[in-house]
Amino acid sequence: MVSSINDRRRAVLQTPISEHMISAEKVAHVQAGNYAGHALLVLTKSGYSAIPVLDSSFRLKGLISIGMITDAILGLERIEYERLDSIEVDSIMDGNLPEVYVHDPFEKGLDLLVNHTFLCVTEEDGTFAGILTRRVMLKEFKKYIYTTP
Ligand code: 2BA
Repeated sequence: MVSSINDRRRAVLQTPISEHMISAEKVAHVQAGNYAGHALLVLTKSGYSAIPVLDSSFRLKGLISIGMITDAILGLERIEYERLDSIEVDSIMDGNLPEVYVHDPFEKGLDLLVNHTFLCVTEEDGTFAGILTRRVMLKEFKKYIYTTP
């Protein structure tokens, strides 16, 4: 019995991330050359605190958050809202993301999601494929815990 539970656990951990991710067409994103004002609009309207940044060929470039935008327009005495339409997203985004590929095992995502709320997943050539979120990961765990005899 113990060995069959261990086999199932191993099998889930080895499934490719592509089987668990939210696919690209359902993910809110902005383009690298967009102005910060546009990114703020997309973030506010979608309700997410951070979203991926892509280039015109749909390749992953980084991620942008409301905090990064606020920080970029923070002047010495006030928030300089007029700068929203002159700062480009790629000059303030976080471009230092962990590399996660569609064929990587779910186990790799699990390790990284300890420190990231979501992971951007790409094809081998850098084309954006989707995201793996903590929510999806926790739902998988819940399913696994309740269905394991
Ligand atoms: P946050 O935007 O900080 O959202 C934290 C959690 O709040 C989400 O966790 C989700 O459970 C809930 N939530 C926030 N906005 C929501 C919305 N508009 N609809 C439904 N639930 C919402 P996760 O689902 O684990 O997502 C983790 C992070 O992944 C999010 O952090 C966001 O930065 C990103 N994300 C998730 N789904 C996305 C999507 N479709 N497009 C772009 N980014 C997404």
